[in-house]
Amino acid sequence: KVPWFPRQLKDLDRCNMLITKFDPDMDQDHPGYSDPEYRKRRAFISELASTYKQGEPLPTVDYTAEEVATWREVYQQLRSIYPGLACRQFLDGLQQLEKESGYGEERIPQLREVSAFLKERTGFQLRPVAGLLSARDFLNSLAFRVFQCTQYIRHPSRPMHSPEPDCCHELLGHIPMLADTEFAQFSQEIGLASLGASDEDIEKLSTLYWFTVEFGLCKQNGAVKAYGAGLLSSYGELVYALSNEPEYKPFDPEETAMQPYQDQTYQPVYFVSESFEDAKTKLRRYSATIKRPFAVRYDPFTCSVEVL
Ligand code: H2B
Ligand code: FE
Repeated sequence: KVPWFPRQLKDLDRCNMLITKFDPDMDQDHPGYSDPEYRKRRAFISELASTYKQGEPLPTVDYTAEEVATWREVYQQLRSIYPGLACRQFLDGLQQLEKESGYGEERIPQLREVSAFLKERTGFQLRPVAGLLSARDFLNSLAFRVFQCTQYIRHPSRPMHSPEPDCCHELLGHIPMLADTEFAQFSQEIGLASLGASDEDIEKLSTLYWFTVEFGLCKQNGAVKAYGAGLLSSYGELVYALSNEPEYKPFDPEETAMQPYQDQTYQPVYFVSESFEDAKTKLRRYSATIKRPFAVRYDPFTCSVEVL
């Protein structure tokens, strides 16, 4: 039996299954676990996402001075090491965001303005999400060029790392890459491959997503650079990943899809592709091999999926 999947944009209102294992109400290792004020604030911001319906204007958050201070610290630290460690596509995207979309250390960009920026570049749009989403719902949304974004910020005691996605992870890690035309295209292709896929195939796609979009490295002009959002939003892991300490393996989707991954601490192994283009081509080829008893086609005029 084929699992339910969204066919049109408004079906994404049903793609909202949260995984709560890293949220500060459940996870004793979350730095906000013993901070009731933090938990209340995170719950308030998450609630804006829980009640959001497709097509409504994206909620704006009036960030507190403390939240902006956390953002500033994350931004300054990461910004200073990006030039040597991030791939070219990321640096280009970030520069455009700084020039045209209010990115900088002074304020936390609002999802609304960032979504408008992306829509013009690559057709991607943002949707608020209350926390870590199930892999299926997360990947399914990408089929519609919709990126689900958390809007709360990490705990001020640990600005260099967050156990769960937060706005630093989305805005600094993911958004600059989504401004790249080809990256946007292959993100959507992974999404399309995930529609109605078996649980087993979702697990493989999700593992591949993990080692590429989240933790991928690629060669550029003879040097290894980061393009994964999990790296580009975590000072500690970004430095570690490019330190020559971890194990590196060449990126090969068949093998990478079977590699167990680590979501509690730094990755024991990173996959390096020969180039950013190489990662894209291989991922696309792999996505196309996923077997389903039907084919899907995305209609950009109606933003809906045709099932063939
Ligand atoms: N949910 C949210 N909110 N942000 C993510 O970046 C994310 C997610 N990534 N759910 C997904 C899972 C990814 O790790 C893969 C597809 O499992
Ligand atoms: Fe992510």
